[in-house]
Amino acid sequence: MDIVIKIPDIGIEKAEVIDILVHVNDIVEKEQSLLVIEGDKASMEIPSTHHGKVKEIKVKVTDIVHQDSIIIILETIDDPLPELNDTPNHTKVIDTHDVIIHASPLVRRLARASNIDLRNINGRGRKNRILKDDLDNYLENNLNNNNLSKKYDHVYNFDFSRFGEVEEIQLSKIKKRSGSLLCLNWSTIPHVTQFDEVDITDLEAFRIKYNDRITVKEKKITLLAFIVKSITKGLEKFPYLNSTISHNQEVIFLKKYINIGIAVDTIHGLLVPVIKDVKNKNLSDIACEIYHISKYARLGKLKFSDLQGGCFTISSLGSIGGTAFSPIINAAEAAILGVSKFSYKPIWNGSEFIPRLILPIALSYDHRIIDGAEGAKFISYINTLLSDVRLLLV
Ligand code: CAO
Repeated sequence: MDIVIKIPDIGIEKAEVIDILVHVNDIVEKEQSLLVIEGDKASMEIPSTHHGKVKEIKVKVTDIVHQDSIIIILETIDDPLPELNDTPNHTKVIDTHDVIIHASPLVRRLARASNIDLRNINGRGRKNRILKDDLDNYLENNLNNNNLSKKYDHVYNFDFSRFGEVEEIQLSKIKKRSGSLLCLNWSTIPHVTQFDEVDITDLEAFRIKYNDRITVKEKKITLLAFIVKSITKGLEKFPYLNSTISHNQEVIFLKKYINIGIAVDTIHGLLVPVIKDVKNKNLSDIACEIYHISKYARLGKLKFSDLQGGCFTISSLGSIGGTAFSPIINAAEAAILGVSKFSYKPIWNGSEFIPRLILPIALSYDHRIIDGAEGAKFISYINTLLSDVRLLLV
C-alpha cells in the first residue's frame, strides 16, 4: 500500500529543504528521519510515519515546503529484510543507535559546506546540541586524522604484488559498516577487560541430563542461554552495567529493561540480533530464541527491530576455539561479555587436583561508567551464578 508522507505542523509558515536523508528504494523505519528542513531560526528532521520502502521523493534540496506539502511516497512493507546481498541500504542493519541531531542552521550549513556528517560529532550543548565549537573541534581533529592517514598512505597503498600473488576482495556492506563502528567504539570508549574462569562442571552435567529428555533441537537448553540468564541477573544487581553515557559525558541513563544482544557470525559479517525482555523469559525460551535469531541472521532474514534495543552484548566464540579474547563494546552499551572455549583443567580442592570443566569469560566495560572494583564484582557475580545454577532460581 502506498502512503503519502507530508510535512506535519511545523509551527512556521514555510521552510527550506536542506538535506534529503534517504534515496528511492531505501527501506526506512517508522520514525526514521527522511529529510531536514530549515526555517528562519531552526532546522528540524521530518520522520517517517511508517515502516516501508521509499517509492518516490517529491522534493529536492532548496525547495520551499509548508505544512501538508507532499515529500515522499512510501510503499509499506511488513516483510522481513530482503536478502543481505540485495539490500540497497542494509548498512543500516547494524546501526542500532539512530539519533535525532540538534544543531543550529548555521552549524548545519557549515557542516554541509565541509561535507561533514553531523551524526559523527558529539554535541556538548544542551540535549547534546552540536555547537559551532564542536564542529570546529571535529574539523580540526579530522584534518589531523586525514593528515595522519595521508602520512601512512604508503603503508596501505603499497604494491604488495612485488612480493607475490595478491587477491583483491571487496568488503561486504555489513563488514564496511561494522568496521567503521568498531573503529569508533574502540577509539572512543575507554575499555578495560577483566578475565575470569568459571567452573561449569555442575552446569554442564545438569544441562546434558536435562537435554537428554528433549528431542527437538531448538528446545534444548544451551550454555549460552545460561550465560544470558546470569547476565540478566547481574544487570539487575549492577544497574550501571545496563546504562548509556550521554554524548557530553555528563549524564548516565540507567535502563530499567533488559535486552541482550548476541553476536552472530554470518558470511556477510558480524550481526548482533537482540533478545528482548530476557527478565521474563526462561532458559528454554532464551535458547529457542537464540537458535532462531542466529538462523535468521545467517539467512539474512532479520528485521530491523530484531537488531535494535540492545543493553548488553554477549560474544561467544566457545564453539570455535581460543582461550581468551577482549571483546569490543557495542556503543552505546556499557559492557560486553566474551565467552571462550571450555576445557578440563586440574583444580586444587585443598587436598588433591581434580578435573573440572572450566569456561573462560572476559568482560570489557566502559571505564567512564564502571570502575575496576565494580567490573570485578560483576564478573565474580556471573561466575558465582554459573558455578551454581540453582542461584539463577532465586
Ligand atoms: N566451549 C566449548 N564448546 C562450546 C561452548 C564453549 N564455550 N559453547 C558452546 N559450545 C559447544 C556446544 O556444546 C555445542 O556442541 P554440541 O552441539 O556438541 O552440544 C556447540 O558448541 C554449538 O553450541 P550452540 O548451538 O549452543 O551454539 P553457541 O551458543 O555456542 O553459539 C552463536 C551460537 C550464534 C553465538 C554462534 O553460532 C556464533 O555465531 N558465534 C560467533 C560469534 C562471533 O563471531 N563473535 C565475535 C564477535 S567479534 O568479531
